[in-house]
Amino acid sequence: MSGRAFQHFTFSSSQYFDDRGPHGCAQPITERINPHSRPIVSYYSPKGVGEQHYGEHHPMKPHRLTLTNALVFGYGLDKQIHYIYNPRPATQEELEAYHDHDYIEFLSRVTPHNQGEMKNLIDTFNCVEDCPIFADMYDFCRMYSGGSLAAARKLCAGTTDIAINWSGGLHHAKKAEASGFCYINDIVLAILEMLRCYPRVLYIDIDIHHGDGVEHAFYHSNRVMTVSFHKYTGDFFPGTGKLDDNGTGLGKHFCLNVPLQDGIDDDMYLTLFKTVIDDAVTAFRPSAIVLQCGADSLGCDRLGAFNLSIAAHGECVNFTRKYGVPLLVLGGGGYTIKNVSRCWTYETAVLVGAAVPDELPATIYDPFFRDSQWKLHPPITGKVDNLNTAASLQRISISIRNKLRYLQGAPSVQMQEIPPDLAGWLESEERSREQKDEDRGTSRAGERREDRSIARNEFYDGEGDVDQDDVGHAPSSSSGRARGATSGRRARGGRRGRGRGRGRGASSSLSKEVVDDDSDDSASVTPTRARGRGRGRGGGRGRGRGAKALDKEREKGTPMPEDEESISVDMEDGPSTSQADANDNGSKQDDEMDAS
Ligand code: V1D
Ligand code: CA
Repeated sequence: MSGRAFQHFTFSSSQYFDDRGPHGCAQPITERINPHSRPIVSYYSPKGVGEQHYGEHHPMKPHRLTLTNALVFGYGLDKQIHYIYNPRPATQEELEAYHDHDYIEFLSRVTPHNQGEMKNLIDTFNCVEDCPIFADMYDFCRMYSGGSLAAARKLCAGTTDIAINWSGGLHHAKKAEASGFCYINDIVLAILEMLRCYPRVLYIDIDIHHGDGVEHAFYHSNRVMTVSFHKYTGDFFPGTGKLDDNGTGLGKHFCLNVPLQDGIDDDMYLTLFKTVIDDAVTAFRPSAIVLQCGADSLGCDRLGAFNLSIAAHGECVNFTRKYGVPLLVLGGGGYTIKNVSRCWTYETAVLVGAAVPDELPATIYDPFFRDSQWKLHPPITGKVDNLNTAASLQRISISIRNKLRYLQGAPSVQMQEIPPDLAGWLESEERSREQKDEDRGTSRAGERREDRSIARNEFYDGEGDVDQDDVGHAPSSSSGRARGATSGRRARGGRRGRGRGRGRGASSSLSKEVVDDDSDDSASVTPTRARGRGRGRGGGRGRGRGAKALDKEREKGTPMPEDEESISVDMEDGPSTSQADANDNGSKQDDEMDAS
């Protein structure tokens, strides 16, 4: 059956979220339980980021961000998101909070036209093959980094509980080197910002690739715990992330790696994810969490080889959300772009606590989703043999539990709730004031909040993609079909309590705060089913104490005040492990596969 009639009532094999509204747009699922328990969610969508191109044959397609926005808005999820921002691009100074000045200078200067003259630097900074020089590459970097920085600052200000930037999550970039499609490591920049107000940040990475850039940046730190789930066979990019890479110095035991083999399925992945993350949260007690949601861990990914469904990927997000800790949610990899946009749309719904029907909303991208019958959850699993065994996974989870025993009972880990960086705290206070000004419409500096009705139209205006190998572009013949009514709703200015020191159980504190509910949310943008589907038609700010300054002092061997004040765990007298940590030494689908 190729038509769409009646299909919105048939849903989903998902065992994780079975309560989806039948009306074609998002329905709140938590409101019936407790209208005050819904978190404040902020959504960062840098204008123009989805129009960038790595090159015709490159698998990274920023257009997936445009598709994601089309589905998010098509479902009417924008009405359930409290704040939607077009963040300002990061400044050079902000990028240099982590990256080397010479590298940023290079990125800001190199273009496709002058690259012939800069051959040596191009090699030095690894801007070849995986990381090509493309038009507006530096602007692209500033856009996605600006989104993650603005999101981190809003979390620090305590004016949001969850911040989403699907354009961020570029976890491979190094201090002075591009790597694996990543030029600037927006995650490191965002975590550095969050460390100004949160004592401990847990970083979770569900991209199929190892989160090496983030791990490397915080390998010596006990204030950031990094946990990456990834395919590890030795030759799969980037080739790092074995089970016994644990961190070093103060950071020893604050780095966890979960190396997996091809074909891992929903049940195995979720069992392992929940066990590992629960153990990590119990031991580390993060004051904030950063979740990198690379969608190349889905089944049928063009570069990946796992078997995850969108429901299971989303359940990782849901499970993380439920800790009630301030949460920064980022994108990452993902190369079957229809599935990436479905996945991140579904995860946006999960984060706002909305149920969305399995039938995709009508958008100008309808022809692109036709072959999967416009489903949000098409069958994408079971295409790759599962090489993981119950025994191999048990070995991993036991090993990780044993590593985390080194952290148990460390008083400084569990009890330090005062941010050590007072200067950062004071700056955050200043930012909170700025935020309030913005909420009043008297913003002086920083990110630009967009009125929703403007933002809605922006996502649909001027789309067009000349990358002919990618069929997900707006067909010109169907323009206007997806333009929903503008809601005219203004973002709310509700000031939330500061997020610091919440630790676990923050969700209960959220429920105590008075939240201006969606009463001003009057105009509906429910996609109109009567329109039918076109069938077969068209195809900063300077940091008080920069990370670089810290690095330089450490290189010199100077004891740092932060080191003294920050969490310190005696590694040498940790508990003996009952089982030695195991070292797990641990296909690519050539074409972008259709999900259906
Ligand atoms: F298939 C390709 C076609 C064109 C250009 C690159 C690729 C490609 C596929 N896989 N490149 C890779 C990986 N690179 C290598 C190199 C071969 N050299 C010896 C190394 O295997 C890079 C994969 C990057 C994955 C990025 C990511 O998904 O993790 C991501 N996360 O956030 C953003 C991207
Ligand atoms: Ca990963």
